Amino acid sequence: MSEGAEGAALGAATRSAAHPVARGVLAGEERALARACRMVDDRVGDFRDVLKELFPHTGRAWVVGVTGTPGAGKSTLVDGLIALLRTDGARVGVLAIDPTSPYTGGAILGDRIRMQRHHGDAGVFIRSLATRGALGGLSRSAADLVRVLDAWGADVVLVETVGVGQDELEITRTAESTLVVAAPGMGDDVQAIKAGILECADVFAVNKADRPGAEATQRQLEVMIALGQEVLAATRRAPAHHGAHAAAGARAPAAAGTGATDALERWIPPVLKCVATSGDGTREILARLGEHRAWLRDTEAGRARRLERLGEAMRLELRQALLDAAEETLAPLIEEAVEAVARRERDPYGAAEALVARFRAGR
Ligand SMILES: Nc1nc2c(ncn2[C@@H]2O[C@H](COP(=O)(O)OP(=O)(O)OP(=O)(O)O)[C@@H](O)[C@H]2O)c(=O)[nH]1
Ligand SMILES: [Mg+2]
Repeated sequence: MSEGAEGAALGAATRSAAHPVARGVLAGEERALARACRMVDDRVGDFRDVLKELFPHTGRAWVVGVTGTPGAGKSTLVDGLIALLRTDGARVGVLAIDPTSPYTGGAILGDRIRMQRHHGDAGVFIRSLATRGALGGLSRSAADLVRVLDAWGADVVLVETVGVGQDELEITRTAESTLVVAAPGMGDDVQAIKAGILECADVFAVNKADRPGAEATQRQLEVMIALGQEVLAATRRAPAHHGAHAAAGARAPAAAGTGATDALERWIPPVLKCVATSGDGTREILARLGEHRAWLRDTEAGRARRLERLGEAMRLELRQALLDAAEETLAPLIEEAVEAVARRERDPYGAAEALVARFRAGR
């Protein structure tokens, strides 16, 4: 349910569309789906029409981000999750994002190989997406592709991305539930997990638990999470306007164990060990992700978190759309302003304000 009730409600009306590609996607046709993905990826042709027509039919799929340190076993784990989800009868879409590969060199190929056994299964659609230069460009394409897969009828969309760089972090915002994968024996693993990733993690997997050091990594992560929760609790207690949270908490008694919600209905990310190559522990990971999904749906805090994510995504889109529109309308004026700033005749602040004023006035 990536977009909430509105999308789903509209989608219930009728699964038809004017654009042939959109129509094919809604009919669950794989070729149309591949075509739509290519259009959206290249942002060519009438891709926007396709996206607009598909949007009312989105909001059903559960979008799960899988991120973490390079080589931690994300693709292997995704492959295992696909198998489990198929056993459960779910239709699965996978988006594997290639991190321009300075880390692993040709991750797309690696991902393809690791998920190969699912090719030919009509209930699985795997798509790779290469990073592009422009900041935000990748996450926009990823968000759009997730919607295409959602409209096609995916019950679950898995988005694999390496947890490095701003673009990759933004992609995790597209996901409702994010699984962060770490592995022991990769140097200082926990340090390798950037603060930004720690914040977006809903479930942690310490993969390669068949190797030494998994428990130590697990403990380190648990300590980091506990510290983070303390900071959160302290900031929540301090300001008066957070009284609403406390009131909500009174209804929800603290639950023991990991992956539980505490008295403030907060989600505390569980840290689970697994061996992706053998499948040990993957069922448990899926179960905990499912609990996270239920938390998003069934608690005040979860609903607030979903709205926050949707708001971020919409603002991202708005920012880009505004920028595109402004650049189109003001192109020559922007150039003039840049030159004036370069000559120190103007300062960039005033120049930007003047441009905004011109844009507002519609000139
Ligand atoms: N020993 C062991 N090796 C594993 C396990 N899971 C994955 N591997 C191996 O780790 C290597 C990397 O696995 P991938 O699944 O490609 O890792 P990834 O995180 O997707 O890698 P990138 O996408 O390139 O960042 C492969 O050689 C896997 O076979 C595990 O549980 N135990
Ligand atoms: Mg991979």
